[in-house]
Formats: sequence, C-alpha cells, structure tokens
Amino acid sequence: MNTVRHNWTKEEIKAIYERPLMSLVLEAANVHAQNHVFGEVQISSLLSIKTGGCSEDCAYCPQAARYNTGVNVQALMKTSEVVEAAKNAKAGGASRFCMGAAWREVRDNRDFDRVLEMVKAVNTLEMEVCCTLGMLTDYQAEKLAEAGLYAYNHNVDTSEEHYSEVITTRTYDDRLQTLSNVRKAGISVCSGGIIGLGEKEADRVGMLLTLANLPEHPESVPINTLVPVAGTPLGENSKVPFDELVRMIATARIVMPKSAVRLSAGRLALSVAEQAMCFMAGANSIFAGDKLLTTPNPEFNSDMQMFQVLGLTPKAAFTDPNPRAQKKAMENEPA
Ligand code: SAM
Ligand code: DTB
Ligand code: SF4
Repeated sequence: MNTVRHNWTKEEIKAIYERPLMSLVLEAANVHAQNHVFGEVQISSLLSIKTGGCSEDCAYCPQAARYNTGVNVQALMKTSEVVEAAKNAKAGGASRFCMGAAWREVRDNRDFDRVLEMVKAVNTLEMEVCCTLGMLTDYQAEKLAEAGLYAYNHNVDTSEEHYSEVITTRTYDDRLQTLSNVRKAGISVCSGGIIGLGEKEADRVGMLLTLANLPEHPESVPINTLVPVAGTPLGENSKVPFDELVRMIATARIVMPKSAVRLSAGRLALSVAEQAMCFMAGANSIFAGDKLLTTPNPEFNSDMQMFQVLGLTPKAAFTDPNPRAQKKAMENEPA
C-alpha cells in the first residue's frame, strides 16, 4: 500500500478507479494517512504574471488568443508588483507562490531574465516558488533552478490518446520532454491534468497511467475540473459529476502514494461537503485566493472557514525533501 511503483498497468488503474466509491475512498484515506499528515493541506497562491494572447489552441483555455473570451491581454508584470502579491499571499497563509504565464514556451530573452529576477526575489520571502511558463529547454530549467525555483507546473492534461482532441499546436511528447528537463534540473515536478474535457473513463485512467509510470512521480499532481469559459471550444461542456472527481483523486492518491494531490481548478462549483470528501480521498493541496489565473476561485475567508470546520491545517513551506539538494548530494557521492 505504501510502495511507490512505476509499473502500473491500465487494467490495474481501471480496477481501482471502478471500485465501489466508499471502499475506494476508504483505501485512499488509509494510503493517505500512512504517507502524509492527515488533515494537513498545502496552500498555494496563483498569480498570472503574463495574461492572454497565447498562440496555442488548448481547447479549454481562456487565454488562447484565437478564442474570444474577453480576457484582457497583459504584458509581463513588474518584479515589484509580483513581490507585493507574494507578500500578501504569504500573509494569508500560502506556503507556495506559483507564477503563471500564457506562453507556449519560454524564450531566452529579457522577459525570461525578468522571470528569473522574480524567482530570486520571491525566494527571499521563504516561500516555495513555482512557475508555469509552458515548455522549457534543459538550459532554461537549469537557469530557473539556479535562481531558486522550487517547483515547475506543466500538466499532461489528459491521456496520450485524447490529447490531440484538445491541443494540436504541441504534442504529448513535448510535454513529457519538458517534464524530463525539469526533473533533470532537480526542480520539484508538479504535473496533472483536467477532467471534463469530453474524455472517456479510459482517458482518465490513461492520464494517471502516464503520471504514475514516469521515472519519478511528480511531487505534486493537480487534478483540475474544467472551468468552462464561454468562447472556448469546451465552454459549453457539461459539469463533471462530483463522484467522478472523488474517484480521480482517490485513484491518484493510491497510485502515487507519496505525491501531493492538488484539488485544483473547479472548487467554486463544489460544496464544503464535496470538498471534504476530496480531502478524505487524499487531496492535500489547494490553490487559495479569489482568482486562479483568470477565472474565479473561492474567497480566501470562506476557505479558512472550511479549514476550521473540517479541522484542516495549512502545511508549512519547505517541509518536503528538496529534489535539487538530493540530486546534488547524489552527484557528490563517490561512485
Ligand atoms: N501556458 C502554460 C502552459 O500551458 O503550460 C502555463 C499556464 S496554463 C493556463 C496551466 C494549466 O492550467 C493548463 O495546463 C491546464 O491544465 C490548466 N487550465 C487552463 N485553463 C483551464 C480551465 N478552463 N479549466 C481547468 N484548468 C485549466
Ligand atoms: C494547474 O494545474 N491549475 C492551475 C495551475 N496549474 C497553473 C491553473 C488553473 C487555471 C484555470 C483557468 C484560469 O483561471 O485561467
Ligand atoms: Fe497558452 Fe497555456 Fe492556455 Fe495553452 S494552457 S492556451 S499554452 S496559456
């Protein structure tokens, strides 16, 4: 139950996903209790440092330039504004600060230099700094690591089979290459996906299979529920039944026992009781703050009330082993 495996089969994951819900949640809760501090939830705060105008065609995304979604394009923010936002997030109890940019990929230009400056500045606030900037080369990943980046978010989004129904402007392999570049640089990997894209159950299983069979599990696995945005091709998609979200979280918890499972986009559509079941099923991380990147998220105070009602406690920063320090230690070990 505690073994970290990388040789899962589709059949095994499907069998877990399809178990009767109560027994699935019970097992996931047991795995969770044995591998994590039960009731401790890591809080991340998100900031869109460069918004909209993106060249990609991700069918769910309000920031893609080709869809008419009413999102205002905003150039890269100033470092001082970002630091101000990070300080506010820290004061609100966030241990991780995640900066998102509507880029296809990072380019080696002045904007990237500014992001490196932001990473350095937020790092001095004793917060875990995270970025999600699109595709990265190994050189860029190394530069981010040197600047003090703790984690990098890059989602596989869905199964390999369903991927081309959702995105055509870059491939599944591109995504995996970025994850490998991030891993090589010793940065903590945050990678998950979205449910509600019109995928089948087999695609949900397939997405978890990809993540669980990576050479190392992502330290953090965001499970987003589609926030349908008018103007995007998926803007009219129907709501994901809540028991399917619970199944997804519980299955992720069981197949990646040591990872943080993040109950990500879509919380505004969930009651406290529904979220409680997600925490019971192994979710132990959230994005807090009234905005995700461009769409609304629960108010900070209502989340704090929820924490109180459910007896959840925020996790402190830097309490997990740092992959970069581990990598350095291994490199320095005599052969
Ligand atoms: N542009 C970068 C990229 O695509 O990697 C970083 C930002 S992008 C917005 C980060 C992730 O947000 C996407 O991979 C997707 O999983 C999630 N996301 C975007 N729009 C969403 C939506 N409407 N509902 C749920 N998740 C969404
Ligand atoms: C992730 O998996 N979810 C977050 C974060 N990583 C960057 C983003 C959710 C975005 C939801 C749509 C929006 O607000 O624009
Ligand atoms: Fe661009 Fe990222 Fe949105 Fe895709 S998900 S359109 S790459 S901002």
